Amino acid sequence: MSNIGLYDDKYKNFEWNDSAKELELHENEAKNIGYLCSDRICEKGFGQKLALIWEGFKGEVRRYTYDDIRLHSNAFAHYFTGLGLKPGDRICLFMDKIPELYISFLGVLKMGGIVQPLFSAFGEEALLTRIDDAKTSAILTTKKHAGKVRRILDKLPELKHIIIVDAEGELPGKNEKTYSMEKAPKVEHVDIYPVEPETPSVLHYTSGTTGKPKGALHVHSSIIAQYITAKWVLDLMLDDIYWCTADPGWVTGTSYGIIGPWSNGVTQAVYDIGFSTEKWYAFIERNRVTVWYSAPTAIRLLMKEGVEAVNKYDLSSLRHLISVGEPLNAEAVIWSEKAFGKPFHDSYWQTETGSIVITNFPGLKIKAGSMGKAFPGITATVVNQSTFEPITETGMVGLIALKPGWPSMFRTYWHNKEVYENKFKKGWYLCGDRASIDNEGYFWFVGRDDDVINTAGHLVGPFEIESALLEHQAVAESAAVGKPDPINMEVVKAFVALKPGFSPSSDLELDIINFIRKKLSPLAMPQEIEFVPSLPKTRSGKIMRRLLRAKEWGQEIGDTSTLEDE
Ligand code: 6R9
Repeated sequence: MSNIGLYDDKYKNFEWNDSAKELELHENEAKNIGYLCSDRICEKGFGQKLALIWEGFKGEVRRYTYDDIRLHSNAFAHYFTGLGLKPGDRICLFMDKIPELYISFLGVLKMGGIVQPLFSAFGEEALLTRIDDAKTSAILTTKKHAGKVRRILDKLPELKHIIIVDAEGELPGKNEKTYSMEKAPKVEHVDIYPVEPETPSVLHYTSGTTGKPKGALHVHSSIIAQYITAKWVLDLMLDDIYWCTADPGWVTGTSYGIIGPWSNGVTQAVYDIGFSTEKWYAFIERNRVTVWYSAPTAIRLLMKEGVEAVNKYDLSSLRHLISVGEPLNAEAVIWSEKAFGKPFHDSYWQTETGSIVITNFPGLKIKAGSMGKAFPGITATVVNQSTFEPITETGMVGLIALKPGWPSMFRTYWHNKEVYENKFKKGWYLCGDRASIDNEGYFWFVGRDDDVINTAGHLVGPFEIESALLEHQAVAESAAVGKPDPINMEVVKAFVALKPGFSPSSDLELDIINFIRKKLSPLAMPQEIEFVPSLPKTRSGKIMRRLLRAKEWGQEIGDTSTLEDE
């Protein structure tokens, strides 16, 4: 059973307004996301239901009901207003995945502020660029990360409040205050800021895998899309225990790590640790997780440890698995069926789209390696790269394009209207990715527009090469990039990280080459394989092919502030 059967009438005739109606919003009405994710759920009689099961890396456990998150977020809102912060002010959240992060997110929204979530692992430079760009007024952080803020404070005249949420009674430095969520008096009523549909809500900085960070601005009516996609794609139901592995510094961690599950009144589990096969499985077992939203990078790491690791745990609670962030290789889907008895369902979207736009719904036949179909209410196609006209020929590769107008679409890039406007051509929003569409309307991802390899005038996507490599028993992960070639302009070079138990050798290279030769067209065949211990990735787990490519071309590597430390 699932919330949506693809061929239901509900699906065929879906309009965004149907979702708004489920949230009890009148036409063109908006309500504060903070209210919809806490007070409204309590009003429905779920005040005592668990909203958050939190586990820390040391094994600590904290639990919060919907009434707890309502009261604590009220208290945050009240506190921010008391500091003199105003609706529209940018308030940055710079914390590990602790309960205060999730709950203050609602608090900022309740007082009308714009939330700016940033990865706590960011260093000073990354932090400075984003806070300076947003002209942020306040930052919430912890003792562990406060030093980074202190060191850049002189360059940020607008940053008036540094709120440390895990310190008490210490002598605060310049602009510093302490606030304890647990000790602050409960606030039963707060004037929740009355929002319009277009009132700004979240400012998410994204650099994707390329370019300088840009702030994608979202609005309160985005919840109309986040609510219904969480219900239909993640298939969230009232008795689920949902685990989204993403950090709220990444859009997945807010759209589907806060707004989606809480607007659906679901209990979510949060684990404040990095990747660990054993710990992750034990977490699922302990908390009886039913719905799991993760990413291909993590799935590939799990694959590395094999089915043996899975079999040590009781993961029978898992009901639905979804993936996002990178192309989901066919091999990963097949493995997941073997390991968990169910496939990972792919979901494609971006910081800019705010919610899932192309996906394998529950109930839709999965074609391993395809992203699935457009979400109801989303008009998606592929367009020609020069004319921007929709491609009518089945299977032809083009740029993924969406018809603007869905509720969670970003409204601008902060102070960067020009770059924003450049994303639109002939009435389409261009995602910057390439794909083809088959005769049943399934989308097949090819690569990011700037990752595509041009070899002798033919465009080759890294995804098919990497997927073929992944099928080889020794390959844990790989990245295919173009390297300069005097005759063909570019030829394919593959970087390969091996599974435990395999070591680089020319025999292995030859074996891999022979293996993929049967799967790839001659044009897509790598001319060279370089074995590497690991691949450079962003904090959201995306392989940064740009860095590998720049090395081959002897170019500057550009902005690396989202690069994960190894
Ligand atoms: C949610 C998120 C967006 C870019 C996007 C594309 C890649 C995301 C994908 C996928 C293939 C999928 N991407 N999901 N590629 N299949 N299912 O990831 O947002 O960080 O802004 O990245 O990620 O290249 O354009 P964001």
